[in-house]
Amino acid sequence: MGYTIAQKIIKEHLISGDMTVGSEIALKIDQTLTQDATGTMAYLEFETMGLKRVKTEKSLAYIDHNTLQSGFENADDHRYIQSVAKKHGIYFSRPGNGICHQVHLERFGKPSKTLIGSDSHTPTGGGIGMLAMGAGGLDVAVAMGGGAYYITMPKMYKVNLTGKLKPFVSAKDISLEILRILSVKGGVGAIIEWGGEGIKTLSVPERATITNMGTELGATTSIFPSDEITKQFLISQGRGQDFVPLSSDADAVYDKVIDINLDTLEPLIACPHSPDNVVKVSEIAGTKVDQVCIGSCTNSSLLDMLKVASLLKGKTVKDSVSLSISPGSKQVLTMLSNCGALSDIIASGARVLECACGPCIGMGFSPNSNGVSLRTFNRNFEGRSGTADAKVYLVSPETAVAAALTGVITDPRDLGVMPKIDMPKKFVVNDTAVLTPESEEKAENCEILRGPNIKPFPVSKPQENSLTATVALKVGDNITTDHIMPAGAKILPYRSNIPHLSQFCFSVCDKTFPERAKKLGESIIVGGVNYGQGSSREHAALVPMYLGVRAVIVKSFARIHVANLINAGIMPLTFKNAGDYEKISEGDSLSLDNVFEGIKNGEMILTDNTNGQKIPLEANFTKRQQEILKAGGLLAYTKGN
Ligand code: MIC
Ligand code: SF4
Repeated sequence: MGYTIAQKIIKEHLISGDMTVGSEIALKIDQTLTQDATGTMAYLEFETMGLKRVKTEKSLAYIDHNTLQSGFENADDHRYIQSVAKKHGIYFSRPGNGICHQVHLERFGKPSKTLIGSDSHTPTGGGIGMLAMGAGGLDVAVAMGGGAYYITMPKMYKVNLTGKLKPFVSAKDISLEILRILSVKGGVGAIIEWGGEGIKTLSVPERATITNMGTELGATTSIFPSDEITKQFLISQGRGQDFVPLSSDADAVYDKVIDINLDTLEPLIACPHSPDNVVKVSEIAGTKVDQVCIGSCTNSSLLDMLKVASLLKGKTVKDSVSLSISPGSKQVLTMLSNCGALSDIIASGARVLECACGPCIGMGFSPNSNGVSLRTFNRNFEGRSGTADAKVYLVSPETAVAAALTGVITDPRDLGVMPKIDMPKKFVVNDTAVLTPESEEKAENCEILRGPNIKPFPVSKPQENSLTATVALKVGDNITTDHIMPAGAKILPYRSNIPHLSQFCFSVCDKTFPERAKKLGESIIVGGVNYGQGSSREHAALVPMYLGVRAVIVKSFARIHVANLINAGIMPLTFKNAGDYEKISEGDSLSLDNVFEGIKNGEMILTDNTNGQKIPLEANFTKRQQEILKAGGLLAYTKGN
């Protein structure tokens, strides 16, 4: 039996485990990346583990999320990360150099290598045939120190593309189509490989849009082959030497195959508040739009920006619309500027923002109250934009421009003829914003600069053999990490300050939760399916841990979040019968006895002391995870070993 692309990379990097779907495997990691919102915590953890020097082929620290600097906090965090990076052998991408995933794709990603990043959109690297995965900061810290990265061996899905996209239909529409087909939980436990004749019509940035947004499917990662198109991309970046060909075997076996015909695809749009709430743009055309944002790690490549500039050229943004454009990297911005496209964007009335995440993570540019915002981003979770009652839609750059010009949701095909975009053969390469770390000999003398915003992270308690605690919160399906630990301009600066962050935990669902949890001392959270989808932020586990949450009992978990819960020493448990969710109410007192035996045997009986019900739970953990939970989290476990 042949191998899929991902299986080939896994086989090459396998440290332990046997590639049986559903079993735990340990992978050697070649490259890591962090961004600043998760990075401070990751480096504090790296330091706590007593690690001196990174052992990967390349590790990078990007500053792209917290660039608003509305107080000293962000700037202090940047200085801390810069100093840690210099000392420990990590390359440092300065603020303004661009969004981590865009820059990494352009300058550092390599086909057939493994990459983990403390950001859920790390799979962007799959656009050049990397096995690139999002992970919690602690897992990235361990990998930087040369430790393995543990995942559950995923199933393999294949998406076969046929045909060619019509004008005004783009890679983003392919992402939205697969979300329409599979939903936000359709990729859980799987790696999605893209293939078929149709991929030959897609350039690397277009492929990267697709692998980037594969995150919203809940997939472990997404990947394209490394082919002639990959080679040309790397050559145009002056990195031809990084090319290696990579494809699946003809007799590779897939657990699911999905066909998408590009010829018949139409412009699509994800309606509030979920990326899989997808309809055709034409179906809701005419809806008034207040704001349009173009950029983010999904759609900020030079190709996207050149399309946008050519569609805006000679036109003026509708006076009722505020349009923002954030190019993905310094390289993109430089090249837009050199060819004059930036002038077309500026002349149209667009507001040009920094090369950073910006509005995507609610760092500024929040919509007006009850406003409608069309964004080329990848997430439209409730409240994420910074305006609680805003309605955020996800679209392609073409559809975004159409709305910016007309003031209403508009099928971009109504704009007439799509201008031809000529992509340059050579990109402008200037890596001066990526600082090289100090040599090992000189590193001893590097001082770590810590500001007052950096608070020690909370210490978790070892697991005890029995637990009796109250349900502090009961939530429904598809709870995102933006619900658990919101971000945005007011909160994000405190990513290194867990006590401060804790005031906002679950504030989207229930503002009274933090106080209640604190009063209870120890508590349990109950939830529905796909709990913890979205971000890799380990704060969504560390903050509940700080507030005394000892277990989370749900119908199912999202991949990165469940790993973060275990790392934080919180027991993630699932209902054996999903219907039992109904039997528990907020405020109930719950008991778990013989916890150690339960986690060993993979099952436990929960007693609801309030109504006397006995509820069977699944507690499936590998040996390693059992030990981590017993120790009270990965840091405690690592220190003890
Ligand atoms: C996001 O898009 O939600 C983020 C902000 O990039 C997160 C990381 C974070 O919360 O810091 C992600 O996707 O992992
Ligand atoms: Fe940044 Fe948004 Fe991408 Fe997250 S999804 S990395 S916030 S641009």
